[in-house]
Amino acid sequence: MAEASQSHNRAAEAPRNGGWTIAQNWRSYTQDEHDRWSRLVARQEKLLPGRACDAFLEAKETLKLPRHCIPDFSKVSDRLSRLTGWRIAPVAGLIPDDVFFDCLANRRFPAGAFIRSERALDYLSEPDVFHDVFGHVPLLADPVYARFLEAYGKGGQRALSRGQLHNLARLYWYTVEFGLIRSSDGLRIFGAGILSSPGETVFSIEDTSPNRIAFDLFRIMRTKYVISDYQQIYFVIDSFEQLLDQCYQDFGAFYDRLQAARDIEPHELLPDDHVITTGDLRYFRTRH
Ligand code: HBI
Ligand code: FE
Repeated sequence: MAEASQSHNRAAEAPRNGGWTIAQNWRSYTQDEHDRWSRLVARQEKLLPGRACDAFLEAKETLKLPRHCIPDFSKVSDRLSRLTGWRIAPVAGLIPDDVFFDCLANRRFPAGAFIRSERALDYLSEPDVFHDVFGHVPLLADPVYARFLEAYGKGGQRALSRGQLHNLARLYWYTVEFGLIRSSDGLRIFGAGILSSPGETVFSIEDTSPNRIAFDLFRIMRTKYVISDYQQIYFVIDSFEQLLDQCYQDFGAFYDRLQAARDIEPHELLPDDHVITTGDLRYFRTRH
């Protein structure tokens, strides 16, 4: 993902991205919806100490994400943009890949403006305001992570043009969504898919089922993933610097090598893996 620049996009919030950005319309949320946000935050905050990485917990405070009402994107964006130049762009749900990457490449994070229904409190497949703003936005205040995600957006644009998106999407999945990071006190979570899920917050750190192995870019790009269930493998980075260093390159040569390499199943371990914990795959066996 070469070409990531440190320049921030300070363009005013004008209609852009082919009209995929909507108005958040903060006043239209009901009291029920604000309450739902509060309960989701409270439930998650009980579980995060000792499991979420420090950078996430600190950034959440720095950004002053409100606990008792759905955040006003423009207020959070004003704080965030002073730190790293990122802003939140409200969207109605999933947006096309090219629009998504264009946003990231310009330090705009597309965030669902709606909140999940009461029935879907534990899990929904669409990215809503809790997953996007509570899960993803805090780390955008970390300068190194901020550069990594911008570089990912630029890499996404190139992957699309090469027809290699399925490989690059795995990198996003196993880092931005479901990544773990080492700390001096043990493994910690930085992936937003985990940080917005109470079940997986505990599972990813404590369960004996999943394999946990050291981050390896080529290995990740070969590894299939399953959506809508806990992961059978987690990749562990040493630091955001490592993630940025590894990803701050043009993946062209990688993609050529990938053509010749077979895909790896999510539960598989390979002889070359740097294994951190070997899973007993107990959970996996009950599901397959
Ligand atoms: N749209 N709103 C939204 N959020 C995403 O995470 C997202 C998307 N569109 C496409 C997309 N993700 C994928 O391209 C990436 O996960 C690779
Ligand atoms: Fe996400």
